[in-house]
Amino acid sequence: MSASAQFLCSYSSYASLPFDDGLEVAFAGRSNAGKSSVLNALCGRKALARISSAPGKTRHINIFGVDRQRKLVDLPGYGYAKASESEQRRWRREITRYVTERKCLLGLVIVMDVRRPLRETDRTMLALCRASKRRVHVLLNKSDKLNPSQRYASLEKARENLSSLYPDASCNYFSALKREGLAELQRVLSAWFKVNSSDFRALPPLK
Ligand SMILES: Nc1nc2c(ncn2[C@@H]2O[C@H](COP(=O)(O)OP(=O)(O)OP(=O)(O)O)[C@@H](O)[C@H]2O)c(=O)[nH]1
Ligand SMILES: [Mg+2]
Repeated sequence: MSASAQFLCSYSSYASLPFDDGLEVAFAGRSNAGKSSVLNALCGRKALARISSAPGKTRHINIFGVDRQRKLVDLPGYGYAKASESEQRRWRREITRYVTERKCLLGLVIVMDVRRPLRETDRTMLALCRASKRRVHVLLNKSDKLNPSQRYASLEKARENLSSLYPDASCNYFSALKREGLAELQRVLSAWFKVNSSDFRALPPLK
């Protein structure tokens, strides 16, 4: 699938999203955690989703098509301190609506910085997903910033915290920069998208 994902469209609000059908997996997380970079690594592209030079770059809901049915959704980052309070409130509302109401949403990949996982806003997001019975896979991104033992310690601690916050959520570390953890992410998405092959890359090309 990797070379076939295509940018479909950008939407400024939940209400403007296209018809609620097909299958969607969304990428959520604090601003600057690396959601857009993870999407690009997953799709084998350098600039499918725009990467921030400064936090707060993704200000719309961006949808990428994998094939006619399956879509990947890049959500705006939450918790960007420099955004105005009203802007932050608005996006919290839009994301909440998306998570609670979107019928075709299969699950969320919540991207966190491996050095600072499970911050207040991440916990709020997890609580929302749990209340809405959404599947969640947590990615501890930027693992290249830590040495192997620090990385492992961060993963252990995050898994321990998740066991009380949202026991059904899975969690692993990831590096969009080094493309580390890609096979595991592809396995999770294959299961959610119910692709027979265990390899997400085997998804059929966009028609
Ligand atoms: N070292 C390292 N840097 C990364 C990694 N992933 C992302 N970054 C950097 O982190 C910054 C933010 O990345 P984005 O992908 O734009 O983050 P985002 O979560 O989409 O940000 P918003 O759109 O602002 O919410 C960029 O400077 C990236 O180059 C990674 O795995 N390792
Ligand atoms: Mg982004």
